[in-house]
Amino acid sequence: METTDRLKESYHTNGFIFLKKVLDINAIESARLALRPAVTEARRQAGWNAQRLSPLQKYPYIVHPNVIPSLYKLCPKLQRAVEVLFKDCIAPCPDMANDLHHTSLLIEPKTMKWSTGLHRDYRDFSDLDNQESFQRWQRACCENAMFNQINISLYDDDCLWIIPGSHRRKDNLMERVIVFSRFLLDYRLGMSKRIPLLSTHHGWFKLALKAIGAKQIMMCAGDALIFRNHILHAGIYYPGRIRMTIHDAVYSKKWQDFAVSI
Ligand SMILES: O=C(O)CCC(=O)C(=O)O
Repeated sequence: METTDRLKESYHTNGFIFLKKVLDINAIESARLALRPAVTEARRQAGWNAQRLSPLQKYPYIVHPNVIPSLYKLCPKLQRAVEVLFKDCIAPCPDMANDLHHTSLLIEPKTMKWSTGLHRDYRDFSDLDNQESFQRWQRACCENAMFNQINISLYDDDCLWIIPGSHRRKDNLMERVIVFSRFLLDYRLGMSKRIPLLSTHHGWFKLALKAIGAKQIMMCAGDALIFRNHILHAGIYYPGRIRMTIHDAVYSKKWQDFAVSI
């Protein structure tokens, strides 16, 4: 089978592909340096436990507008993968260095453990409170042109867990229970006053994720991951372990229209 077919099949089957070393050490170091003032500013604005800058473009005086485009220009391997995966379903095929879209930066909370909990994007973090918008989300999940995200790690990063293949099916009972436990434990805030031990203790959550077949994504600095964000996934964050991971979207008009309509 052609390598490109294999890449596509793997993305379709698992819901993610892992790309080793899309950035070399020089590119990594200059990106860290360029983004550091924005991280300082985010912590000044949101406190020590800020864990994402979203969008990074919100910091225009700090992040030079060329930082992100320049970074992508140094990632031909990533751009090739984007072309292979999306040229048939997104027209024109996304050019990550030139297309304007919102980019986030994921960083480590300074003093507190934190987690997103297990979730599917939009379904669990947006108000899909009526049947119509929920059904619209369900239909959108079948579109290859939508819900495609990229993580590029500038430091080693093992925060993300994914349940392979879950983008192609509904939750099973155990997954449902774990998704709902976020609300029970105030997990997203990581600071439940009611059950502090459970809500900030990552051990039980990791065990539960392993038990239902989630995989911890082990990225080294310079690696990239392309993934469907309606897949079941969770971010587990530890203070004190430096994290700077670009969190970006593969732009499509269909996705943009969906995002503004919900
Ligand atoms: O921390 C990560 O890598 C994943 C973040 C995440 O789960 C999300 O933005 O929905």
